[in-house]
Amino acid sequence: MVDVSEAHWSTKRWAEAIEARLTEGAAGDPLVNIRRGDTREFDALFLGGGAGGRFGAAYLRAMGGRPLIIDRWPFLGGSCPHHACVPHHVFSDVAAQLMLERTFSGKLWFQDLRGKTVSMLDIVEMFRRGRTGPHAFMNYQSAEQLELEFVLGQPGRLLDARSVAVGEQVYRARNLVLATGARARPLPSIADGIGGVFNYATLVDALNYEPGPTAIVVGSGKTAIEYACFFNATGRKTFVVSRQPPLALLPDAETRRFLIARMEEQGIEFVNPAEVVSCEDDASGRIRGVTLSGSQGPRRIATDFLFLGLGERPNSEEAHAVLGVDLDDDGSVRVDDRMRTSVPGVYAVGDLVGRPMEMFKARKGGTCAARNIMGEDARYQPRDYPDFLHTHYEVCWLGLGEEQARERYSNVVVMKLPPDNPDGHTVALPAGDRVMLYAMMKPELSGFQKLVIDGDSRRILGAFHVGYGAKDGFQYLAPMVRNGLTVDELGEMDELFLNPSYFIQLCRLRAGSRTLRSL
Ligand code: FAD
Ligand code: COM
Repeated sequence: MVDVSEAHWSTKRWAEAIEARLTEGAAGDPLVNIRRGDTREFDALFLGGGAGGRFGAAYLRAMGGRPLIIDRWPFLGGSCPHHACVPHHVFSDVAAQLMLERTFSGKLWFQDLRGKTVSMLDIVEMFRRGRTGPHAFMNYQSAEQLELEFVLGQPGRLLDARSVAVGEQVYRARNLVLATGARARPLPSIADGIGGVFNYATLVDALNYEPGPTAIVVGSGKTAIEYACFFNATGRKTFVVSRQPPLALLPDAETRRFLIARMEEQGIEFVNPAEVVSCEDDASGRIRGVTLSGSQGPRRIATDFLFLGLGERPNSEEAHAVLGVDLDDDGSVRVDDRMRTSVPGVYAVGDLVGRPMEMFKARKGGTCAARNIMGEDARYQPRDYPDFLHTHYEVCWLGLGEEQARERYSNVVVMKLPPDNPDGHTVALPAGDRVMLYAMMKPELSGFQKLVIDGDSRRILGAFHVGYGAKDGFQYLAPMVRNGLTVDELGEMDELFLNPSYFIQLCRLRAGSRTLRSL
């Protein structure tokens, strides 16, 4: 073991240590940061130091308790900085930037990207080098600012509801918090052992060749769509193959139609309902084509690059086998609203406990477990939360879509931009940060936004935004909508014009009328 408890490493030193450890792989000794001379019992072992484990441990420590995090990776922060949120945002930034450059190719100062493909391998390698920064910061912040104790770089082995072994060393605590996350679901058997088949994790860890002109993505949810837009923006013909229609998770048909039309204009081809029934490989073992079956009959597509965005499976097997924690049908650990599993003293948080698999839920679940361990009666159930994904755009939403609202309310009013225009002409709205060039030169690409309102109570029921820069606003809007925000209250707010969503001023334009009308 390497004792780092007195080391007080800088971010630079952490970056070097983490890179060295990632290169050594499983062979490295654990990095142990346990305060010498502190004889207090641990209040909780956090198995997994991702968003759930790290935030839970930090909260417990802030409350005066003593947590110990055990993680198989040499860094804290888990999947997010390594192969999930951070690369997803890098690739989505690339997709947005390349769409802009392709749209205005050869105009103003833009280079001519027409017919050109940019290197995916270069972008992935750029991320692989860059992620050392977030890794190092996580360890620095955890050790120096949050005063967390941890054992990193080797897997923990569950022994019982109070003890975890790392190699020969056994760690014990009053409680155990399981925070082992989830992993990508594979394509059952047909792609086994074939090269050139990736998921979000293996793409960033293992891509070592420049994919050819065609990318095939399997799936219809967030990861599938986000990565498809990235592959497409690099110049590759991209097929999205799915059993379900794409973006079913987004509860407003008009917003979905806007997005799908824009993705198709960029050259993405959606094939559904369809599924991959076989994969062929070449002499080197790399994929060279897939056969699809679907409503339009069998179809073969040649490709050397297949990406699976089929969702995730919780890493719950060991906890079930060793501790006997109850699981749900999807493999997630069953917890109550205090994050308690079926085994006394054992909590579970994050992706391990199933949907929604999002950072806020992992972090808030970790915090909830910590508070209960420290004697509070804290409860958490994710509901009425805002949501987002990326296409080439940032897409945010909360509450009810228009169809859902019309099923429940008799007087639904919508306010949206651009307005419905009888001759189909598109005006330069919405306009705002990052879409001004579209608004001036290609207004149909400048985005879409919509508020769904109950005309009787004047309360906001739902909000949808396609563009850039509205994510922060949606975080704060969601609790206000939950608490009954009305058109009149929204119209009283102060907009920082040109604000990415026009909700405040649209509401103000209508707030004077007793009878609300759509806009
Ligand atoms: P993780 O962060 O996966 O942490 C689990 C930890 O457990 C890991 O560090 C692992 O090494 C460790 N571990 C597992 N087994 C053991 C063991 N036996 N011993 C020791 N350690 C072990 N969410 C958002 O909110 N915004 C986004 O933009 C976003 N983008 C995403 C993009 C992709 C491609 C994916 C896949 C997910 C994305 N998510 C996003 C979801 C988000 O990444 C997860 O919800 C979050 O990381 C879950 O945190 P966690 O702590 O539950 O799990
Ligand atoms: C963020 C990781 S990349 S964590 O949630 O701060 O641990």
